[in-house]
Amino acid sequence: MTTLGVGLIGYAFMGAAHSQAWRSAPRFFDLPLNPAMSVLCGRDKNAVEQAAGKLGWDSVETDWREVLTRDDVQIVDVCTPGDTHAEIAIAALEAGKHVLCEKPLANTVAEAEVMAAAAAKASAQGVRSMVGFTYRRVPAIALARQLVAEGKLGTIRHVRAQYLQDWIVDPEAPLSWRLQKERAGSGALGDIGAHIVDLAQYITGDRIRQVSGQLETFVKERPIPTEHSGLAGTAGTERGPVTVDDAAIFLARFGSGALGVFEATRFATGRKNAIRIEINGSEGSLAFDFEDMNLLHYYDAGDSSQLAGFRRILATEAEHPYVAAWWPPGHLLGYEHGFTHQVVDLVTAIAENRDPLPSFADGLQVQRVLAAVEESSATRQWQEIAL
Ligand code: 4PW
Repeated sequence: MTTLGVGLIGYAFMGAAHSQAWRSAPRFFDLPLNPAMSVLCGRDKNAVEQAAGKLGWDSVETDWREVLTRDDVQIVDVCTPGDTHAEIAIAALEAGKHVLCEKPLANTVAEAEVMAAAAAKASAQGVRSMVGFTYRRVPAIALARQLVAEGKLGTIRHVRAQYLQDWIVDPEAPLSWRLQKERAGSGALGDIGAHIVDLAQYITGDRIRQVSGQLETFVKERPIPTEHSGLAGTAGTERGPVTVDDAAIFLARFGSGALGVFEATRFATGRKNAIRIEINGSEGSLAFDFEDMNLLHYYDAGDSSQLAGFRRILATEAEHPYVAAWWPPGHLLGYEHGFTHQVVDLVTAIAENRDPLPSFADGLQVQRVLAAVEESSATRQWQEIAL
């Protein structure tokens, strides 16, 4: 079987999640190509060597440009902060490497436009690209999309989407890169709001066309970290300004006329990673919460009033998306499995010589929605999103 070498740039939280995916995908799924964990890249030689040993990579590089010159790399997986996505992804595509790029695709619409153009050009040469909206690959979410596509909800009227976290409720939580505009582009809006924009559009098969939003930064200054780890790190004694939003809320109108209410916040005390989506249609409703991610709640308006009620579908049957490769019914999946499904879909698309989804063009469209929310918050006006 043909081997496809992977070069992963970045080895922190997302790098570890992607490493786990590259390791487990060929062990559980019958892939048409064999991904090999060729090289892990990071700037600090000792740290990247340690990470490569722990996460299972064959070799290391300390300059991402070197990764692009290697013959044992056919896929470049970009897990760095947003300020480097455009430069790395475009150079990788130009070097003929397939690219998986973490979300949000870029820090600005202008960067995302150049990336989408580079992806379209590369696609004509058979070079593929995908943006990492991983939650699409949660079986219950993929099932939700199938049910909507089958018409089970009828005409969609309402989309209610929240992404709730609380990891910076403490004003002494350190000023990590996710709280710096020049690194992350925006705060809760881009980091987690991007996911619910993508999910809402993915499940409904519709696009957001107008938004009215508000952003807020509750804590304006935080201690500069001496060390980063996971989402946070260790607080130092010096302080610096928070330059992104802590929370974002917005109203939306979809192309179909459906109404949306969105909320993304890192100040929802007690909510750790609650991605909640409820969709109401003329024939039924769906509801999902990532904190109980194996469940999809479905209401069928066609049921008799005697039996009507939300049914709780445990999305762990072999008939459910992605599940057959894993465990028997009821043996639950978790956060990391979405990343595995993501690389399975990417490798399969490469083998079948077609563009995987979500594309860089999809990433650009999400970026336009995020920019419109920012603009609306600044101008206090509704904003249109160009198609
Ligand atoms: O993409 C998101 C991140 O940047 C994640 O899904 C969760 O929130 C975990 O970290 C942040």
